[in-house]
Amino acid sequence: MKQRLNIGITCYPSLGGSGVVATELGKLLAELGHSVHFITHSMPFRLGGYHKNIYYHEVETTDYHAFKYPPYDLSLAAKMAQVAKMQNLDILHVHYAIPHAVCAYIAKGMVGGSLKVVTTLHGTDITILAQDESMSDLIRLGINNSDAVTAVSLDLIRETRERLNITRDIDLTYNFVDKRVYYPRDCSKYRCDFAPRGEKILMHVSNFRPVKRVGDVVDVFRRVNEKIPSRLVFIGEGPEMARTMTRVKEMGLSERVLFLGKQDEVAELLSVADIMLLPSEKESFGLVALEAMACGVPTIGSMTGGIPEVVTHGETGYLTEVGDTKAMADFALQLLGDNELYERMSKACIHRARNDFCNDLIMKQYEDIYFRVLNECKERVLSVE
Ligand code: GMT
Repeated sequence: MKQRLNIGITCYPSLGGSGVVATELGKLLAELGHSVHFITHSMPFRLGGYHKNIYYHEVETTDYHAFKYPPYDLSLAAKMAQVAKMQNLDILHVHYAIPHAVCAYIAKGMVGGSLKVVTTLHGTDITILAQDESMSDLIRLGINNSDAVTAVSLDLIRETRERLNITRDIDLTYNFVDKRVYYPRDCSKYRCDFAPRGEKILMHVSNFRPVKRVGDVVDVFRRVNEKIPSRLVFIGEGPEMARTMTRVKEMGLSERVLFLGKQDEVAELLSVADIMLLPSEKESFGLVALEAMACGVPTIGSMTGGIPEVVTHGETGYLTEVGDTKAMADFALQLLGDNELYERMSKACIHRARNDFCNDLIMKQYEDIYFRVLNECKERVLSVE
């Protein structure tokens, strides 16, 4: 019988792909019988409610009068160490090098050698933070002192090596979707709301950061809508939201564009889309493209970062140069204008999501990594004896 582990998970608990992946991972590990302890500053948004084998430990900052800024990172490290001792953690799995891998390094120093740290890199820590010299030394410290490091795409592994001069092993563990949640749903109720005259539906889901190039989404939509009557549905919110709304208004498209804001459960909403748009400047993986794919929705986006590892150009969507909104619109028109092609691509999407990115497969990879680092430790003890 397989050993049941005590696993601590730290992630950014608010909206974002990394938080989603970490939370779903925790839920699935708990289903497999492991005890999972989330150590975060607030309840991960996809966790919701009680789950067997899942425990939540809130990190609280210390409001000591001498502190100009409450030292959240130290509070997190202290909480990690406390939970590790009290719950006898085998593994501390942290998502993002900064600050989580560094906090885990401190916690490990407080607890002793038996705690193993696994760090998963999701992208922006490497692609954005590592550009700052002072940060890159810190990121390197977190990465090099983890017992295992995983990254969500080959492109991210390459970039981590190049930008940070990292030579250690990094495991590739793609993001995943739970096939019991992400599948083509009956979405007729949404279709009537979003596209009452039977228009095509284009969708974009993001945190509206500049890296997502939301302006390109509007531009692609404008071009498509000129030829095929369509609607655009935005899910999420963030810094570029107001500018996007203004742009939509100026283009006279307000009637055809819907801003739904933050939505916790997107599986049902995704099924209503005909096309997902992901024209990002950079994307280490593009979880939303995978979630859409699992619902049978092809993505049209940019050929950048890890997106080509998720979306196969010509098979499960189309990819163009970053910013080439004309080419993206042309591909969308080709796809929306050809039912046979659309059906074929939609089926290929479901097949690929289920086969290459299914929860069972990726879960096994994470479990194998956990057992590997624990066994490496035992082997080292035996060889010293
Ligand atoms: O894309 C974001 O701005 C959010 C960020 C996050 O922290 O969740 O997403 C990153 O991690 C996701 C999960 O691994 C990936 O799917 C996203 O591609 C990645 N974002 C970027 O690389 C910009």
